[in-house]
Amino acid sequence: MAGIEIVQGDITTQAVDAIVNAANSSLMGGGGVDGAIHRAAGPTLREECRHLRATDYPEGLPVGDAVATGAGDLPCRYVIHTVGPNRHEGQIDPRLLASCYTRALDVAQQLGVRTIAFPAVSAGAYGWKVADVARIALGTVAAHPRDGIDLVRFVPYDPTSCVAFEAAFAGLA
Ligand code: AR6
Repeated sequence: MAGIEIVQGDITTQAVDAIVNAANSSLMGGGGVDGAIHRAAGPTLREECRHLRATDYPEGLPVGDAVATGAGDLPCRYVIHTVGPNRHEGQIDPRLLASCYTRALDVAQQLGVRTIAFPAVSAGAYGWKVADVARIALGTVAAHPRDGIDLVRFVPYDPTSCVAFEAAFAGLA
């Protein structure tokens, strides 16, 4: 069973096999963690995303789904893009958010990823409370079989988010 840990910081600097991006359906980048990942990865990531849109996802990546690309200049091997539910658009079903974590782990397993880092999907521009995100994220990952994955690291960006993730982690026991 994979270990789970919480490390406050910038997900773009994590020394793991894959990092998860809180993207939008366009896959073409944006603000928040998506912007940080695209900036740090450089233009090859954008090219790969453009290719995905032109081939597998002409209508965009659906909310709750996940897809992998290479990682450009990032220290990891893969970026796994997922699209969280946007509360501002009435997407309030927690199963959509849980699906982001489940699908990202499924994709990671298909790639043979052993270590993976997650941000707080939907806890920024998409308007979810970080405490809800933390509880759903931890609960979903803890319930996933995660065969072949040695480490799942949650990377809350700021101290308040970190407290929320630590509280949710403590609540698992
Ligand atoms: N490392 C880790 N976490 C980060 C980083 C970072 N470098 N930067 C921000 N966060 P958001 P969403 C945290 O808005 O709510 C984008 O424009 C941030 O503090 O990045 O899923 C996309 O293109 C927050 O806790 O993602 C979409 O359009 C968390 O990451 C939209 O925003 C998620 O905030 C997606 O919104």
